[in-house]
Amino acid sequence: KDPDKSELAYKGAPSAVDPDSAKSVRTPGAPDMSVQEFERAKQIYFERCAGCHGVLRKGATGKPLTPDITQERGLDYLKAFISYGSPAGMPNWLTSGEFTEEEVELMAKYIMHEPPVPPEFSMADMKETWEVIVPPEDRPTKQMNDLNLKNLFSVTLRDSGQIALIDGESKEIVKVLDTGYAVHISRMSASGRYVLVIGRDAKINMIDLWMKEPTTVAKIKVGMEARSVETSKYKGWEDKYAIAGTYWPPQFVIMDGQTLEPKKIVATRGMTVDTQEYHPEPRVAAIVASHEHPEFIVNVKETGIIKLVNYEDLENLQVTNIEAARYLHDGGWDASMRYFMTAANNSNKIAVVDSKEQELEAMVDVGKIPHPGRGANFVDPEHGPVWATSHLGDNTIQMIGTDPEGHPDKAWKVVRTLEGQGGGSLFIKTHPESDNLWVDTALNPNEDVSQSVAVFDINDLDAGYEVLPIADWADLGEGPKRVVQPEYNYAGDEVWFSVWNSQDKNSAIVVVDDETRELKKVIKDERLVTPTGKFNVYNTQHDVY
Ligand code: DHE
Repeated sequence: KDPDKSELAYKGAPSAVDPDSAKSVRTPGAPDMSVQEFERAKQIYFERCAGCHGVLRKGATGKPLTPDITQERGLDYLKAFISYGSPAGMPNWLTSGEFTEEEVELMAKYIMHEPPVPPEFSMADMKETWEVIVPPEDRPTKQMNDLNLKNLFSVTLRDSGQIALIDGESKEIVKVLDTGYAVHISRMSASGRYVLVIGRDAKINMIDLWMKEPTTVAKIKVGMEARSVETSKYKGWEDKYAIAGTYWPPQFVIMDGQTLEPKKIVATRGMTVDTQEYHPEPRVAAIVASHEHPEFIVNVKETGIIKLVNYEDLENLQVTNIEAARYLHDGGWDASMRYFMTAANNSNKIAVVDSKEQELEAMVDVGKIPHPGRGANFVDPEHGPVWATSHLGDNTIQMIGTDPEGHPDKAWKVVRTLEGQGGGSLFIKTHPESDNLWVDTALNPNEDVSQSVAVFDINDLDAGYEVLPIADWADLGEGPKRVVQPEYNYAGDEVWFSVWNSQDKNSAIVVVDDETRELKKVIKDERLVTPTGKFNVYNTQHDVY
């Protein structure tokens, strides 16, 4: 396996924004390009570069590439940079074989031009795509099937634009449903009845698990590119609202929780926390639903602001802006579900939000590029309750104390650092019933590392980790397989891993017995195309992780 390929799959995912929708501009100071060349470069940019550098090229994970900067660097410098990459994380597009020399030149010229701007996405645009397939009054009033919903999994089939619902008991696929393009995550409504799935193309499917056969009952497209969806969970507001955040346009929308009717769109454009500069493209990353107030907590990546959006009165919307750091990405609750722990990945910090007091509790310095997913909560035998993250940029796993009452001297400090298999970790997981802490290393350049997982004993963390060869167990043959995202079953006695292969190759889900750490089952099925995220209904509904 080419060591750079996994990084490309993560960073170089195509933007769902239709490049044809973006108007092109000729730019003084940039080498002339024919319309045809410009269009081709625009397509490549949206497919490979927009994820890191932003649609408007203002920079985020990648450096800003606006013409004032790129024209000063000059064509030769840009060509070298695109060809060979950089230690800071720019992929080596030429030497990895992804781009030809001619494409490198094309892209270097292109970024010296003014970035073309895609159109906005308004309430009218959303309403045009909005569809209630089964109205609430025609839906069942109780569960009409005999599925054990608590132990059902919604599994992302990334490249087929579908999800598979898999029964946690029989490990059989119950149903495969069509969703948006390059589906990203599934979240559960507070009642546990509806699964909300969002595609990178910002299409949302609302699936009713109570129907005789789980069925999409409402659909909407809320923008051109998106990653996050959530539903209201505060007492008295269960299933009342849904929210989705978009990458383009940079905004979020609050929708009716039964029908997905769009109610309120809020732009996230504004000033950055540090330099207080206007940013035209602050994308919406993770969103969680508060358990302390009728609020959604919305991470705005490029401004570094965490918004507490109160949904009690949409016409007099109250938003508390918490200043954290750039660039906010993923995160989850501590075990008490009062504190939201979220990664500001390029600042190498975890921001801690006190959702009860509605303020920033702490900023904790951690390792390089924290990437916790939702993180892992457990009781450290020495330090008490902790929340843990792994990192993309180094091999450490760090535990942060989360119990200001019982362990005030440990709260919001890194109390323990473990060394794992390597960098390139995306997700970490445990369960209240388990003594294991699982750490994937899906993007590690070393194949042995990206195809296995490390598991620590929570009661003996200093003993180091055991490596389980998950991809070998799946026995899939050829392909750039990556083992990604541990997810527990309802009982907390099994942990599921995706063996994510390329679209034209076989993939699988490997189920491990959590107590013995032995293989329990390999789920193979030709419909399991590129499985990545897996979301157990109960654990997602109740924020168990
Ligand atoms: Fe994700 C969560 C964004 C690439 C699998 N991903 C998230 C969240 C964000 C995000 C903002 C948090 C959502 C929330 O909690 O509300 N992901 C991005 C990107 O911008 C990025 C880097 C590049 C892109 O263009 O999309 C990206 N993500 C990936 C992948 O390549 C992964 C590994 C495979 C895939 O399916 O695309 C991937 N992301 C996931 C998963 C989660 C996720 C499985 C949810 C984890 C959980 O446990 O909740």
